[in-house]
Amino acid sequence: MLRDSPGFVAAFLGAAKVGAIPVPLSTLARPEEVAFMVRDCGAILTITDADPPAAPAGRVEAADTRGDDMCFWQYSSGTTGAPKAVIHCHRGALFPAEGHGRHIAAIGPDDLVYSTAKLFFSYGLNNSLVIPLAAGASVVLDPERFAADRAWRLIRLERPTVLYSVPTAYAALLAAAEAGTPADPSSLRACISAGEALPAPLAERWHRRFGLRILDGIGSTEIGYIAISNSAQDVTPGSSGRVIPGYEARVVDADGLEASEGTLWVRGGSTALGYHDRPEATAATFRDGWVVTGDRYRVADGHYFHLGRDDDMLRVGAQWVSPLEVESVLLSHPDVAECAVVGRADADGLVKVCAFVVLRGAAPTSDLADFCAERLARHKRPRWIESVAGLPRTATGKIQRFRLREAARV
Ligand code: 3UK
Repeated sequence: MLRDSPGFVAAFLGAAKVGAIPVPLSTLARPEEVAFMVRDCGAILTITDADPPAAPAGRVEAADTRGDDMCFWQYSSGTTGAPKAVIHCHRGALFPAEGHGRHIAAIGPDDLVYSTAKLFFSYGLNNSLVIPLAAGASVVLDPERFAADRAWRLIRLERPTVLYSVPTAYAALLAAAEAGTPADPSSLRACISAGEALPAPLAERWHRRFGLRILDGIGSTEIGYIAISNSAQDVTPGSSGRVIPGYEARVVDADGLEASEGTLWVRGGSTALGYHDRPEATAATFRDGWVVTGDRYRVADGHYFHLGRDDDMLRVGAQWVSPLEVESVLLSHPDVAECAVVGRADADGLVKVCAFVVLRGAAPTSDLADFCAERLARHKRPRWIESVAGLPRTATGKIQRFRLREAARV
């Protein structure tokens, strides 16, 4: 569990070299989540920023690993409860450099890469370690949490050629520039986006102001990196782009047949082996080498359009939010009788958390927003809390989330 630094890179590569399995953990996770992941993965050694730097060990022989040996694990959270460790093998570990790295970002030795996504995410690991290392490029590593003014200062001082970020951070960078923060994108030749859908109007505003197209692409921890992407030669606003060489994609309808609209399945060079110690989740998501993403897509002329999720999971700031987790926090407040959480688009078209609550009294006795802030990571906190008289339910009592999503669409 390390912040972005050369120490992270050394720990990760050193572990893989000796045949151990590095498991990067989020520096943003809450203590109980960290405790769970450390227990779940069975780590025999932890390395944190609080540890003194290790003394150089001299020459270390590489372990004699095979392509399908485990290389590293990454935690991903799901609909309910515990995060799952995604297992990646040695053969697939370098593939993102061959796929998106070569075909989309075209990273070379003259590039200086800056990723606002941290190394402990699968997106950040490939942006800042795997792809630039394979290409002989350089990287800017920032141990601090992303903030738009800080990122613009870093871009001005370090002059990166490629920016990897997420839509929420692109929106924050744009808003800061529009509000007068000195913004100098003149060193950048490419802007890459993933993690959540990039709204076309946001990409358009970025292009108008900076003269740069943002290349959106979809990836996942289970796929191992981005498998479908726009490219500099072919940008379709509002689309995730086309399948990158080295991957296959199919869209499958409710009957399991290939269709123009349905669930996205992806197979390719970087796809993971499965989840650690989760046979049922592995069987549901990993089928004959395919990853069942849970994302709804429409495909037209080889272009893939993201329509949403098959489940109730939300992408907020390119991170997972389980409505159930937010609802259970709200329900633990004494004044909340019932509640339901859905996604709602903000002014930039980016999904944020919206909570509908049925109160026991006329008004809550304490601030519900503060209550959530004390118990939830920043991206999981409701942006809007709407008090309602009752929740729409089916005859069997199930909450009709689609109605709430309609109510949230203002
Ligand atoms: C969603 C997108 C629409 C989608 C990731 C690049 O985000 C990454 O991995 P995660 O495991 O989440 C995966 C889920 O995020 N998503 C990602 N990108 C897009 N939705 N448009 C997009 N462009 O629901 C997907 O299933 O955290 C991104 C590279 C590596 C990654 N692991």
